[in-house]
Amino acid sequence: MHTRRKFIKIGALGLGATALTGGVANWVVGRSTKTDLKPSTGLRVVPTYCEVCFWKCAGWAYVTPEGKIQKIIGNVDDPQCNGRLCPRGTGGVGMFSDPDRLKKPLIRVTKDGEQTYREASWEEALDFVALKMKEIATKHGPESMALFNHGSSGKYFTHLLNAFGSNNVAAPSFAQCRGPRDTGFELTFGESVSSPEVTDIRDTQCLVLIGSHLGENMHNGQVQEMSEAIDNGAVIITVDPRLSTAASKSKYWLPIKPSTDIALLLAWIHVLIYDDLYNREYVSKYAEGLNELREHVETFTPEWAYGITTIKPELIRRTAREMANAAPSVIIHPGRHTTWYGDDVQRSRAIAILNGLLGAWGSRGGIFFKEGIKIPEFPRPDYPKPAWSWQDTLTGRYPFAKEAVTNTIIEASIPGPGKEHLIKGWIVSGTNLVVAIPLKKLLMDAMQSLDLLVVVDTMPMEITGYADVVLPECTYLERHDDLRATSHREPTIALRMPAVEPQYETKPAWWISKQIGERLGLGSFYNYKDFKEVLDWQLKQVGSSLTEMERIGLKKYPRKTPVYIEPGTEYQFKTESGKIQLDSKELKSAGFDSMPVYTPHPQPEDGYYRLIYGRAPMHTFSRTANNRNLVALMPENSVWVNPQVAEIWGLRKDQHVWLKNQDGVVSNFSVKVRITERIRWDSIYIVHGFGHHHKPLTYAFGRGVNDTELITRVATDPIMGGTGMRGNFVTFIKTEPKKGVKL
Ligand SMILES: Nc1nc2c(c(=O)[nH]1)N[C@H]1C(S)=C(S)[C@@H](COP(=O)(O)OP(=O)(O)OC[C@H]3O[C@@H](n4cnc5c(=O)[nH]c(N)nc54)[C@H](O)[C@@H]3O)O[C@H]1N2
Ligand SMILES: Nc1nc2c(c(=O)[nH]1)N[C@H]1C(S)=C(S)[C@@H](COP(=O)(O)OP(=O)(O)OC[C@H]3O[C@@H](n4cnc5c(=O)[nH]c(N)nc54)[C@H](O)[C@@H]3O)O[C@H]1N2
Ligand code: SF4
Ligand SMILES: [Mo]
Repeated sequence: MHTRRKFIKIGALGLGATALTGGVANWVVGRSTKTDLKPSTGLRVVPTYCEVCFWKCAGWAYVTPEGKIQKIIGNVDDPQCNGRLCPRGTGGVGMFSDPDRLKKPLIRVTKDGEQTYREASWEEALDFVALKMKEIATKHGPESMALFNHGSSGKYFTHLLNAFGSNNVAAPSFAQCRGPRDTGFELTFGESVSSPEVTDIRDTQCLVLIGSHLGENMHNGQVQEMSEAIDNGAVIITVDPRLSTAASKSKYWLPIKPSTDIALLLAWIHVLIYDDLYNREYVSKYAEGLNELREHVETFTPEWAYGITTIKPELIRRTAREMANAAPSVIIHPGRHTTWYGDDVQRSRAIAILNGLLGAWGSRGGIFFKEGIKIPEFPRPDYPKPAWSWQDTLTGRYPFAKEAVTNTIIEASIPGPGKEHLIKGWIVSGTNLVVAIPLKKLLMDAMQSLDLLVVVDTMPMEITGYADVVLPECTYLERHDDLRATSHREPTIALRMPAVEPQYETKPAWWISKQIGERLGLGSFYNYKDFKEVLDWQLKQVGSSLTEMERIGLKKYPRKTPVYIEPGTEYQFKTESGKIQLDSKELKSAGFDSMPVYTPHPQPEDGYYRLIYGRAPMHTFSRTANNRNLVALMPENSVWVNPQVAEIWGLRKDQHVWLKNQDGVVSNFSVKVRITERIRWDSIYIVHGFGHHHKPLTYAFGRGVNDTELITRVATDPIMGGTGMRGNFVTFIKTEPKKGVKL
């Protein structure tokens, strides 16, 4: 029998009573830990790195003698931020001070026939989790436990699962984010562009952005480098159906018809080859498959692409020439969130091929070689070898998935005839799956089928409402974490340590993982009392120490290898043949198109508009929508509507509308209309991460709309399993619909 997991609103429990007293004035108050006092001001300055997004800028938290976090600033030595945090990083203290934070462990119980949570002690909650995990292992094998994770805390639970005997560990950052890009670049160059991306934006002469909306996508160092490049006269070409911030700073804005980028990319490739603009020397030395590519793109002329993309042939030619003039100091930016239309690996391949033709990889102002410091692992026994793994959940699909695919782990959690590899328990840490995964029905069915669902989070996000046990983690400002070891232009490491003690009954993830591990008899994998021992040991292996890092926060190491291909040297790419794959042998032998092909995608019917979504500089996904510091800058999202469309519908500025998608799903809440020429008439745009429907998020609840609930159609990439999410269409409802559709 399946447990029916009802969605529980944690706030209904009156946990507010345990909130920090003193209201807003008190919001940054925490007990202090022992670090040096800064003599001049009495402030302690504590090293950290930011967790508001995954860029992980290194910074300093300033703490008063009373234990109040006064401010967080960037570490000037950190090349990821150069001493400047983005608005989210500066406002990160709002995560710590959020009155709605999770405060105590919770266990799901049935009371008077109703499901609810009760507060529990850590002992009780951890015992419960360990007992359930043991039951699952006895009945189904340890492989039946899976982890979904994102962010710093994921590492400790990955360790727990690996020690337990499972490597079913998945993150939405692959199949809902950068998976297609990484796969496309690996197939072409033999390696991906990593994170932080190895794009040499600072020194580039031409930057081409396909969708990637740097500036709204606030990847700190990259945004800073982009403005530096603009100051130095770099040509920026932005392809976006919306006049993004980046587009507004560009020499060329190509307002492409959404879903047609591959046609534009093929036409650019055509022009480079047929107008003899590509980098001949580089291509003949480092690439293979040029003849096949030449033949493949013969008919993909700018005139052909015009009919598909609505971008004029003259503009396609002119922008191709700009790239060629700048080459090899040119970057066709690989993007990051690339799960768009289901043929995303092929689009990423086309982007990679362009970079290859222009000689960008390994060139100044193009794509550089990263170098980092390898932090040795703290000594531990070997992990047991699982009897099966996430690869088995692919059931023969997605042959180029190099990382676990969230979707197939979710599928494997739903019992069905002939299913061999079943998942029975999940730990979810640092990801709000309900908002991150567009496959709503699958997700709900899976969560209903589980024997155990543990959620580790800092906030009562939607996902916590489905848990059997909720474990409250303390925020990044209250804990030690793994060292940040960055591979980029120069190797760096950064330390995060607590600025203040954990508030309420929250605990760091390393501690939670260790406690569960010890209860499972895996104590030998946790051979330390405090995580500080691990950090100090690791730091000593790389010529530093915890004491040194507490003082300096960030350490740079000298590079040992060249940043670019050195003239006169031979360079082997990391592909099988050592050459850039213009025509991919690997794709061919797996039965896929070996060169990118344009496939038409469904277009909106009359009265419907393509739903496109993106980022706002002051928010990160759904995680900041309740952060009081950041909502002061942007309280909710709005729907961008072209004036022509507004006229047809008689929409006024700031009018509230509901959105209904092609499958009849209506947004839970209404959203304000923003009328702007900055969006094409065939699309509407919303910032992702709003429209929370979980009441315990007392600020974010009901503000704006949630794009995920309107994404009911997904185009899955056959090459690596990414869920393309931009094939959904919406229309407007002007008066409040009778019944909201629940997510
Ligand atoms: N402030 C902030 N910054 C963030 C994040 C955040 O939450 N907040 N998240 C980070 C993460 S994890 C990621 S993955 C990145 C994502 O950031 P990007 O990788 O830049 O995301 P994209 O989805 O490529 O870009 C969205 C843009 O694509 C445009 N677009 C929509 N459809 C099409 C189309 O068919 N063709 C073209 N050419 N453009 C189209 C949209 O108008 C929008 O401007 O941002 C990162 N940076
Ligand atoms: N519709 C739609 N779906 C998307 C996207 C989109 O633009 N539109 N973007 C996609 C992309 S690019 C990505 S990368 C994914 C991101 O997907 P997620 O990683 O799920 O992003 P968030 O919504 O920020 O969820 C982060 C969760 O971590 C919690 N959290 C924050 N800090 C901590 C901490 O220190 N410890 C713990 N344990 N938890 C913490 C937050 O409270 C929140 O519940 O979503 C993907 N899905
Ligand atoms: S880019 Fe902003 S939110 Fe992301 S880590 Fe840096 S300061 Fe924090
Ligand atoms: Mo992402």
